[in-house]
Order: sequence, then structure tokens, then C-alpha cells
Amino acid sequence: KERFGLAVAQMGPIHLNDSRESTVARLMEMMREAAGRGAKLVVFPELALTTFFPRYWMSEEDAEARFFEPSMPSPATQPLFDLALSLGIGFYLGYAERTENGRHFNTSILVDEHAKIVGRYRKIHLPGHSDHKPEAPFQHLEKKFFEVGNEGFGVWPMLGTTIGQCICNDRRWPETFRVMSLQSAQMVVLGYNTPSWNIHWKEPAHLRMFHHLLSLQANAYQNALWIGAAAKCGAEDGFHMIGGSAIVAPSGEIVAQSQSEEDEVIFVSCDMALGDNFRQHIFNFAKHRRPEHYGLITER
Ligand code: ING
Repeated sequence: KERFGLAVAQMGPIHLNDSRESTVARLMEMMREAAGRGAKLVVFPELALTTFFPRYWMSEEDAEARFFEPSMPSPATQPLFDLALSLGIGFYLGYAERTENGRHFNTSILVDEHAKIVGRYRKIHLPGHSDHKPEAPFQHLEKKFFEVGNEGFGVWPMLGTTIGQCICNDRRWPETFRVMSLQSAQMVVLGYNTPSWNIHWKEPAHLRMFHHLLSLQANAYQNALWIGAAAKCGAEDGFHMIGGSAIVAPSGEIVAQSQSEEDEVIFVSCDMALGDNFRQHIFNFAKHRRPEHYGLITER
């Protein structure tokens, strides 16, 4: 059987006062564990180098100075790339990207077993708001601090398969995964930071986890994908985010799920042939898909 060792490295809280160096040391610790368990790829969370700063109101200049990476690898992340090279393991990393001409994106990269960045993704579905809501318990300012991604949803041949990537809120939108499965993705990986509370209405807490897992399971099944999703979770300076990091099979079944809200590695030896049955039968796009009736989906 064609097996692919997939690890998801969930992160516990990163507090405002935590240094990038201490955070990278945590990522390296989990990368070592992932490699030790046979992983070819380890998935880290969205914005994995700092606290989830869009919860705070600040100027864009302030945010840039404190939370964005001016280069990737950056001095703080170079040791992670060096370790990956020595272990021969690929990884997904989410971070706040400042481009050379000063544009800001919520970005993730796919890095191969030679520590080469093979794919970059800039988050397209930005949730939240751009105005200051002083009466809210916390902000969700992704629309203030980031531009909508300008590079689409891509897939990349790497580590012997074809891998797509997305970020957090993207997982709630079926278009995200369909566009990647139409490009023959066999696996999609993503990181997320999902606050436990909803600042807009009194949403029962259990729905956060339910909708998170439902989104992964539905999109895995409907696109015959293996999906690996890594949470940054627990209470960051008191602001709680859900865990529930998971590896989901093309059947839609959850094969592994985190149990804590701390740094925790989960691992599955994925049978990459599992998706074949779903792609050849139920979701055989060539045979059964009828795009002539789907036009509304792409209209503004
Ligand atoms: N966070 C949340 C997410 O999509 C959210 C925002 C939570 C939107 C719950 C809607 C419902 O998981 C990020 N960073 O997108």
C-alpha cells in the first residue's frame, strides 16, 4: 500500500510576551516528534509564530512591526528550516507575510523535504471586520491587517503526492476544496485559530467544535481528500480558542484527533489509495459533474 506519514502539530497558546525564538523551539520539538513517528509532512497552525494578534486593535504599522515576517525563512525561522532539512521532513507553516513592497497577507507555505518552499498560499476568506468594536470582548481584525489573497487556491506535486493548502476560515467554504480537488489534490492541509466565543450572537459553545469538524469531514468526503488541520488553541492571554486538530480520511471519517489544548502531535499513516474509490465512482468529476448548471456559484 502507498502510505503517506502525515503529522499535525497542534500548538497551545502563544502569549503576547512569548518570543519568536521560544515559539520556534516548540515547533522544532514537535517536528522532531513527527519525524520520529514516520511523518513525511508536519502541519503547523495558521499564524504559528505569534499570538493571534487580530484580536487586538492597533495600527497597521504597529502590527507590521510586531507580528509580520519581512522574509521567509526569517532569522527566527531559519533553525526550523535547518532542522527540517536534517530530518528530511516537509512542513506547512502559517505566518503573517509582509511582501517586499509592503503588502500584508495571512499566508501559509508548503516546504518540501529539501527545505525548499514549493508553494505559497495567501488567505482568501478573511473573516471578521476592519472597524474597531470597543464594546466587544475582543476584536477579529483580519480584514484590517490582511489583504484578500491574490494567488488563488493552488496545489503542488510534492513528497510523492499532490498537496493543496488553505487557512482557517477557508475550511468553511466548499469552493475552497472543490477548486483544489479539480486540480487533482489528494491531500489538503491547513492551520486555524478559532475563538471559542462568537462576538456577534450568543452561539452555544459546542457549535464551534461541531462546525469545525463538520467542515473538515464534509469537504474531505465530497472531494475525496485526506485533510490535516492544525489548531493554535487554549487561552492566549485569557482569550480562548478551540482545539480539535484532526486528520480526516477521504471517507469523511476522523482518523486522528487531538485531546488536549496544548502542543500535541497527532499522526496517521495515510493510505493514499483510499481516495481512488471515491474519485472513480461517487465523485467522478468527468462522469457525474455538471458544471453547465453551476454558473451561479461564480457570479458576484
Ligand atoms: N478564525 C475563525 C474561523 O473561521 C470564525 C473565525 C469562527 C468564523 C467561527 C466563523 C465562525 O475558524 C479564523 N482565523 O478564520
